[in-house]
Amino acid sequence: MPQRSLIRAGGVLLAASLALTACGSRDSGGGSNSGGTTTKTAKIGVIAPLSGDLSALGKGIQHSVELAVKQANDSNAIPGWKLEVYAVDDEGKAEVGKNAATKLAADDAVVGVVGNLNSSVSQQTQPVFAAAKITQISPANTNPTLTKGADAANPKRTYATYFRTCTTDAIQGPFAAQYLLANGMTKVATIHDKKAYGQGLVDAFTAEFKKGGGTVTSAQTINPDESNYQAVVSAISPTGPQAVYYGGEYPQAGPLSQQMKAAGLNVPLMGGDGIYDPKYVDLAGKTSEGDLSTSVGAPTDSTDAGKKFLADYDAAKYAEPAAAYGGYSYDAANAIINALKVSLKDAANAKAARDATTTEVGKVSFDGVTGKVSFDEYGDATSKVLTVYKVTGGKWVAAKTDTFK
Ligand code: ABU
Repeated sequence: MPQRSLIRAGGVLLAASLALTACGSRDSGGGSNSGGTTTKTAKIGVIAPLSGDLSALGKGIQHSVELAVKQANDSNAIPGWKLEVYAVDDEGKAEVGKNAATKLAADDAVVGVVGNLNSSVSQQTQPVFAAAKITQISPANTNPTLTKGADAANPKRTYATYFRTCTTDAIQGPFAAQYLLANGMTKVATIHDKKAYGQGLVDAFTAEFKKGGGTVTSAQTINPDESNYQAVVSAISPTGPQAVYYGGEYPQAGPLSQQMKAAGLNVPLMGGDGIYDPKYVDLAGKTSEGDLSTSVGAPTDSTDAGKKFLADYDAAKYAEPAAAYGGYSYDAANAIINALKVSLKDAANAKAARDATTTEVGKVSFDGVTGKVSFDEYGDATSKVLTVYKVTGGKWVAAKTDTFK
């Protein structure tokens, strides 16, 4: 259902739909006349898992974009224009995501999109948005190939319309490897879910771990559609590794940790940002104490800008928390809004501003919730800050924040 809220415009309270669903109507982005002034509409799309296992993360992305758009409308950030959010559900699935992206691209009022969450889904949506000349900014995709292509030795920008506010697994994997080695863990078993994110993360981790003198005692995969990992757990010697490094997300990582410990493999499971969510601890249970994750950026509540964002988010009373990517989504939406201040200024309609929006997003540089927001020549975030978290007292607690060197 559309979320409705009251916004103040020209001294009159208007009921406005801030978030449209996948069944949202098409809109030319043309003008509407209210009280003698013409206000045109431009839409910022959200494409994320809004249902299913990963919806806790997807809803945080959606609401954080809604907050940025509400604040822009309230402050009349783009005179003559009203912004709307058009949110579509990709279910965390590549094919569903492709269809959802096609739906957004067919709406002439859409000028920019925040999403997707999953790297494997963005592999399908990137070409759809590129063909429609719509800027896409992911707050969460960490697979390096999305910006630099498959050949790491010869990086080549894939799509001019694609950007991300989070850092990548080319940094996140090595950051985790360095943390384990620095803490005396030189023998690790790896497991991944065979998806773009999970496999890429484990590959990047493994290369750095071996370079630093570590030994990978076993390298296995799971099927993410299954929930019983006994065969994989039994193949790991209980006296072998000092940790298990997992590439994938919390719906599988939580049960994997629980099953590891139940089978007597009492070593920490460590993963990337895909497991950094309270639901991981819920699924893994009490024996997850000491498990580790990395996530992109500094903890949101560790900076003044982050604290303000979280306070504003709480005040807006969204049904779900901002979660791991809220700050990155809010910054992604504001990168688009900053670009729109230029691209929409003299535009006849929203669609006509798509190209210029991409150009302007490439030039943004502002202090966001997650630090300085700007993009390099590949569309990657210039910030390379990461944090290690440890399950302590039943929740994720920051153990180390650093800039990767
Ligand atoms: N970055 C973790 C989860 C999203 C992804 O597939 O990249």
